[in-house]
Amino acid sequence: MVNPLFDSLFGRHSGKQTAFLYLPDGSVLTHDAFLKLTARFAHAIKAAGVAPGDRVAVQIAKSPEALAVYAACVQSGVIFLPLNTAYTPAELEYFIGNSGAKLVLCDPRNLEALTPVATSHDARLMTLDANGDGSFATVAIAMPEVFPTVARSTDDLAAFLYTSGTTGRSKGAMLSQGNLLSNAEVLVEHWRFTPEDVLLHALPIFHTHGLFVATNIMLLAGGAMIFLPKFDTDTVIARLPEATAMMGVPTFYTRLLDDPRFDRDLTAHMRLFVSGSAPLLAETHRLFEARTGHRILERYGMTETNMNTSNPYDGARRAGTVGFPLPGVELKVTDPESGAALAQGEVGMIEVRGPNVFQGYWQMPQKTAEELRADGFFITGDLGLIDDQGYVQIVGRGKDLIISGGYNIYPKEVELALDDQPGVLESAVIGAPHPDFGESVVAVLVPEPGQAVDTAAIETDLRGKLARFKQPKKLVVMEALPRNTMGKVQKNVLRDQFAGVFDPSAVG
Ligand code: MCA
Ligand code: AMP
Repeated sequence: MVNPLFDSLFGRHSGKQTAFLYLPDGSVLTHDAFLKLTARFAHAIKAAGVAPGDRVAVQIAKSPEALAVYAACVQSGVIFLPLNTAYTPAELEYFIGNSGAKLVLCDPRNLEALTPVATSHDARLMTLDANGDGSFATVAIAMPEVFPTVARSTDDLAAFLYTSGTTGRSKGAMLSQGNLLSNAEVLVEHWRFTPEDVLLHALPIFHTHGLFVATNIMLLAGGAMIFLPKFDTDTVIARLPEATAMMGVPTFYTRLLDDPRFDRDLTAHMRLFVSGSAPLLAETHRLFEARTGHRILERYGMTETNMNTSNPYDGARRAGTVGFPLPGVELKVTDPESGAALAQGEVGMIEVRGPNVFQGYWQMPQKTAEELRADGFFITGDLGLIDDQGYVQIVGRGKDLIISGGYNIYPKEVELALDDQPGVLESAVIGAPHPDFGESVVAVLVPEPGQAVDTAAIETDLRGKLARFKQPKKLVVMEALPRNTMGKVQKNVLRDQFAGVFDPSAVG
């Protein structure tokens, strides 16, 4: 194969008039039309001066065109760097600078704010909106609908996905063609995807779940997707009858269960519901089965590793577990201090090794060495155990991380922004249980001696600095933070204290 990822996912569909994307307006995009769009985009990328191995940073609305940018990067041998559409220009500056992106594609609405950022990092800035229009599309439209695929090997990098760290600095996880392809191959087989499948796709496409799990699988299987711009309960319920499978974060499933239209009749024809990115409560798993007769298939993955474990397709899908290591993935539970393997049933650090594990963090050899062992095992930061039947259970996190509606929030990043605020001496950010998002952000602020803290002004200021989903949904002022005898902030004490802040049934 000239370019394994492109040939396997995209190239093999060349000329096929089969449906690839079912769109919200009722129109259908065929595989062939998608490939022609991809070729035009690949020409436009090349015309922008981007060479194989360069990075293209992309912050655009979900659309067929946005997906074609991904395909075009793969076809051009260019590294694709998707960015959450919620990120502020202040946040984007870091990703553009750190990655050294040659080309930045943004929504026209952000053009003005991003122009100085792109200029200062010597990146070309072009636009593409939710309808597929913009300066990038204007160049592409005049281009040929065939592009000579750039040769790559499975070791070549295909994508950077930034993941935050406990120090507050984001790290670019480098994913090779082989990382992405091997995982897609395993998942198609494991979850039995075929060309007959139609996946209801309501996830964003700037993260692993919506892009490398959902989309890569459907491309490899040769199936189609009902491609929705975002999750909306009414639309999902309306389009579900056309689907055979759905993937989502737990919030999708709790929102659907909150709607009485979501019942056995509506879902009787469905083949598979998959959940991941955040823990699915055992209670949700059981409610879902009682309502629909389906057992959700829960799996576990990470940006750095794609998917590691999955509940079985046949056999028991056990609530509160993430199933077994996928074929080709080795998983062990180790002592977090010594790294020694622990006995079955003991709780420790989950480590994984396999063709899915990433190549390291971009230009951060020290961070890479801290998390990726020389023998290839990646230290996930998740605490878990392997039960007596071999199922993996995640019981907690060894990393200070909040997962809200499937989005990761690193408290340190929010604390750094809060500590800069006038009148704030220090802060502690924790996650509290939230009925919709699973967990949500609470910030505890300690004022400088004798000073008042203006929480409304802080909320306003944070809007320009942090993506909306990272902003605390609750700000609390306290005189001091609880500390242990070593002086370390006791976040567990705060978590207990604020466990009920988002509980709708709580009084007061
Ligand atoms: C939106 N808001 C959020 C979130 N999403 N706040 C906290 N957490 C969130 N996840 C903000 C909105 O800006 C809005 O603010 C308010 O909360 C309510 O918005 P709402 O309309 O309810 O939100 P939504 O647009 O319906 O989005 C909720 C969502 C979405 C559908 C759950 O967040 C989503 O699609 N999440 C999926 C994330 C995902 O794909 N993760 C995979 C990562 P305001 O009212 O002030 O405007 S990949 C991964 O983790 C690994 C590899 C894996 O294993 O998959
Ligand atoms: P990210 O780095 O954004 O890809 O997030 C990966 C993290 O999400 C993992 O390290 C886990 O903490 C969490 N995660 C993903 N899937 C699950 C799951 N099924 N159950 C619990 N946590 C999960």
